[in-house]
Amino acid sequence: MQTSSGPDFIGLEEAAAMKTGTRVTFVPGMPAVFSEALKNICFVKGVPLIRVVHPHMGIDKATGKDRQEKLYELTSQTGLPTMFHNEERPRNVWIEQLALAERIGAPGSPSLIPDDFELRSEALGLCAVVMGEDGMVWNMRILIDTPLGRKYGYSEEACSNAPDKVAAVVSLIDRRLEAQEECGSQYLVGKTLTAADVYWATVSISILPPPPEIMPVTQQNKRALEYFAMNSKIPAISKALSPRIENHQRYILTTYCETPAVLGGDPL
Ligand SMILES: N[C@@H](CCC(=O)N[C@@H](CS)C(=O)NCC(=O)O)C(=O)O
Repeated sequence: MQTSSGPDFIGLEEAAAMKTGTRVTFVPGMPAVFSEALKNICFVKGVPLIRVVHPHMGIDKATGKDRQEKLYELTSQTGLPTMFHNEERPRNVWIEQLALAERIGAPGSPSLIPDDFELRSEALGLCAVVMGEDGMVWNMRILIDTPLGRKYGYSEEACSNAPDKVAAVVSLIDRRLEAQEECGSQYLVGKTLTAADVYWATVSISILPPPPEIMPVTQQNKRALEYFAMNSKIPAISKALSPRIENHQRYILTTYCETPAVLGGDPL
């Protein structure tokens, strides 16, 4: 699977200095789930992205400086991704990034935040248990002891509770899809695509990796994809994953998102 012929990435300082365009940080070659999800949200909304290299955690050996010092200076945080649009303040949190994408989306693109407040509360509620603190991604990150996991409160106790919490979110999504099917909808909320479908389908790759036709393997993501595959076999998670979850993920990714995913980096 060829992924080397693009896309181009620019540096953080160049991105921050630009006065027009939508610039989002990525780790080239990696489907880091928050960046990947924002990329898919922007793809659905017809918002063209300028890709920016997100600086890695840690100290630069040559300079002795924190590699994320500039990022922190610009955004007062270091999480991936940050999003710049025109000369507006940077957005660092998914719900603000989503609201921005919804606002700047192309005319005629799907509305991802329902106008109806009841449906909106359902869609954003689902997004919050998937993307928010102590949600699915949060708990997926503390399944193992890594520097990133430690940033999010890894401890032996938190780690031992994490599989059940991930599984509880998977089951909630599964029950929701089942009820929606009975109403004749293939979406998580209402009768149309919402942000909940795009966020869930994208970040669920971390517990249910899709085939390379959807998510190409790169030198940079090979280990991450192996780790995602291991997550899918953790007993509590494996028990909660259903064909319905898999079908929904594949349907949303192949119908609404750019597949195969365009990641940059180097092909295997
Ligand atoms: N702030 C983001 C979360 C993004 C996030 O947690 N990114 C992780 C990688 S999955 C990260 O870069 N963490 C490092 C840090 O926050 O310094 C949001 O809530 O939307």
